[in-house]
Formats: sequence, structure tokens, C-alpha cells
Amino acid sequence: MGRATGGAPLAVDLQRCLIPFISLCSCRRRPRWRSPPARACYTCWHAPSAGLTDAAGPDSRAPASLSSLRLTPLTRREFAATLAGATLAAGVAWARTPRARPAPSPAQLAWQREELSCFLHFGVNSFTDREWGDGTEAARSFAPGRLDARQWARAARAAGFRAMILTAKHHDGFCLWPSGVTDHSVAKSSWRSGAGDVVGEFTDACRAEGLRAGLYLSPWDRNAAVYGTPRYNDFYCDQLAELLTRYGRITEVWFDGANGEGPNGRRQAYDWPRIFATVRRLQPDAVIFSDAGPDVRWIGNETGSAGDPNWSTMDPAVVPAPGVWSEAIGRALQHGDPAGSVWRPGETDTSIRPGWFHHPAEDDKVKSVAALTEIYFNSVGRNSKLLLNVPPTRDGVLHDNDVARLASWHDRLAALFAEDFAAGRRPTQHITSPRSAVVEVDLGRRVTAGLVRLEEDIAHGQRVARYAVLGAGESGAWTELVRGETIGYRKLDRFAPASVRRLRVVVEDAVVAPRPLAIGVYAG
Ligand code: FUL
Repeated sequence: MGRATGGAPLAVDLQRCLIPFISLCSCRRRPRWRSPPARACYTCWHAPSAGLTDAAGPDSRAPASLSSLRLTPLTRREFAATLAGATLAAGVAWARTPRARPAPSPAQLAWQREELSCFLHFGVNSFTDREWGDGTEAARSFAPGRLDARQWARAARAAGFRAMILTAKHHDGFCLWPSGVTDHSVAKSSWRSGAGDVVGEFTDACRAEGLRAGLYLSPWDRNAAVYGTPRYNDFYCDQLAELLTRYGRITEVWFDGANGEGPNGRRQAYDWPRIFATVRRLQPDAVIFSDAGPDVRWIGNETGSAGDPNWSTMDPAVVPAPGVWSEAIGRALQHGDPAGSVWRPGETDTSIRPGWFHHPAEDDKVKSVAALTEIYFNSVGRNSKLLLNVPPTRDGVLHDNDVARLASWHDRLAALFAEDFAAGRRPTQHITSPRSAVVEVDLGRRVTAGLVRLEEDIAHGQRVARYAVLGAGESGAWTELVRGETIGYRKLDRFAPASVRRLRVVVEDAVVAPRPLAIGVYAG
């Protein structure tokens, strides 16, 4: 993901930011808002009506004392310092009152349960054979001969994906929908005689195939003349508003932090508070993805590997904005933080090919079933969600090689998980201390096992911090098969095949009292 620049002015209503933060504290979303609701805090960005940047006047639903507050323009650095202060202040309040552990919002829970999303990089780059267009591409270069979004959706659904995310606009600025704020769009192409709308066909196809629809709108725009000026934030939010009001329900809005030079050589200071608040206002049930969440965080690399351990909780102050990078940020994105105050699970994005866009020269470089399976274990198997990119060709369809590979990968996963030796067996759980427990399952017969699936009920948060899995025969000694740190939504552990009848999971440490675990046992 790209880098951001610092020092840009942000108009932040200090007290509106701090008061809800302190009163909400653990950011468990609306139920915990003070009544009447105030504006968004930096942690969750939940804004009941409008953004943090208050150009439109006071929020009528805010208390009178709040509505009269003055807006304070802050630099990005001052804003970050404010956040640190808020964290400290909130820490004092939390020390006095026991607080619940962070847990997912309904939207975050639904997002995690999708497990697999299909990413579609498509645009002028698909025709120019580039990864990053420079914004000078002619709109008429976009000419897919047989674009078929239903084919994308059918292939994705058959491979087990439950959602798709399309690059509505990549860094080149070309819009796959007829945007009213720029001419650089499908409307100026000859595709469907200029009357086409890829975003519309994509969202229709998602719905027809029962997939949830997400959109990626690159903030970096190498074509927009206003890029690098404050007017670009208006332009960008207008584009966002078009996307979030014209196509029905959008379940994920995907932002990277790419922040290179625009056509005039200038970089843009993105108004993230306003951008996030625009999404909240127009699609309140969508999750927002970026390095800095607020709902879903980038996992910190594009190789398909989540950290181990991977906590869905985070300290929001560590990743202040999308596109900022340091070693500490990289670690935080990979691993989360067991003591984190917000629920911000990690999404692992990677491509089935070397590039994000389709290049004919890469048609025989589609990742193997073994490589994709490894990625699955390293993402979904590490409490993450996998966003796998499968780019349409310049014809506008997924390439046969990719479709065939997806199908074989799906078969491989189905075979791996076909027989769960623990299915229908009831595990028993004994709490052994306030932070430890032992879960045992009798498989009813001896089996050769090499893979275990552990799951916490994350609706109650993520609790397990260290565990060991042991196996035994009908009677006799327990042998340790594998051990790990946290579990979360799903943890998959492979180990040397062992002949076992009974399986024991010893939760040696947990951040709060462990709850019952789901266990699956497979040959592997
Ligand atoms: C990055 C972009 O620069 C890449 O081109 C790609 O879209 C990737 C998913 O995000 O920020």
C-alpha cells in the first residue's frame, strides 16, 4: 500500500471527537453511544449524520453544549497528538470501571464469516498491459469485447467466495462507472456505445449470484486536474457518494493509502475523517477497509500471509492513517494487539497472478493449487479473511486458466475438510482457572489426524492467548501434537499425522475467561 504525506491541515472538532471517545470507550458501535448521539470518535468513525469536518454547521442531534463548539483546524501531527491524549484520558476512565473486551459489530462479524472474497482489478491497465497507469490513457482504450460480470460472479461463487470487490477506479483515475465529476470514464469509451456501467453490471451480477458487493476507489488519481488541491477531497467524496448511492447495498469500501503525484506534480492531503464519515453516512452497514481501518485493517503485506499470532484487536493510535509505514505499524498490522481497545480484524489481500491486473504474459503464472492452499492456511487459517485477486482479461472475462485453478483449489479445500472426525461429538470444557480451561473430545474411534480447526465464538471477542493440542489413544498418555497462541474466528494447525481417539485442547492462557471452543479434526 502506498505512503501518505504528513502535515496536512485537518478540521477536527476536538470536543466532539474526544467526548464520544471517552464515553464510548471500547467502540462497540451504536448501542454504546451516549444519548443523544454525538459525532464520530477517531476510533470507530461512527458518525450518525455527518463527518468530523464540519463544513455544514452543527449537528442538530448533538447536545446544545456540543453544537456551539468551535471547529479547531489541526495539522495531522496535532491530530495524532490529540488521539494520544484521548487514549490516555480514556485509559484513566477504563482503569476505574471494568470494561468489556472489544467485540465485532454485526457488519464486522458478517464480513469475517464470508471467509473468502474475490478481488477484481480491471480498468485501462487491462488494455495497456500496465500495473499502474499514469492517467494519460485514452478513455477509448477501454474496449472489452465480451464483458460478462455474471461469468466473474459464477466462477467466484463456484469457488466458495462469498463477496467480490471491484476496482471502481485505480490510480490512473479512469472510472468504471459514468461519473458526473469527470469525463475520464466508461462514458467516453466506445464500450456499450458509451452507455455502459461496469460497476452497475458488477453489482447486479453479485446480487444475481448471491455474493456481497464491495468497491475499491483509489484515493490516488493521476488524471484528476484538482488532485493536490483541497478541491480533490470534494471531487473524491463526490465520487464516493455516486458509488454509495447508485448501486444498492455495498458491504465493503476498500481504500489504500497510495499517495503519489497527480498530473500537476503535487501530492494530495487526503481528508480521511471526511472520507470515512461519507461512507458511514451513505452506507452505515458497510465495513471500511484501510491500513487504519476503522473496521477492517490491511494485514501488512501483499503476499497472502497474516501474522501468527493474529489478534483482531488493535491499538488504533499505532496506525494513525492509511499509507503511513514503519516497522511498528507493520508489526501491528500483521499481529494486532491482545490489549487493543478496538476490534479491527485483518484482511489478507494477494493476487492469483504475479500482477494485480491481467497481463497475457502471466497466463501461465497462475498460482498453483498448493500455493493457494498455503495462502488459505496462512490467512483464513490465521484468523484473517482472504481477499484473492482474480483479474478479468481485456475481453472482460476471467481467463480459463484462472477459472480452472480456482475450481481445483476449491476441490482441494473441500477434500481436506470433507471428513471432520469430531463432527457430532460433543466436546467437554472444564474451566481450570479464571484464564485457563481444558476442552476434550472423544472421537469415538481411532483415526489418523494431521489437522485441527479451532474456533472461538468471536461474537464475545477473542480471548485465547496460548494453547496446546494433545492427542491420546483409548487410554494412556497424552502426546502434544501442536501448540499455538491466539485462536479467534478460525485457527488451522497442521501437525505430523498421529493415531488418536481423544483430543484435548489446553487453553493455557486467555486475556479473559475462555468460552467454549469449536473443534474440527481432519486427516490433513
Ligand atoms: C495497492 C495498489 O498500488 C496496487 O496496484 C493494488 O491495487 C493493491 C491492491 O493496492 O495499493
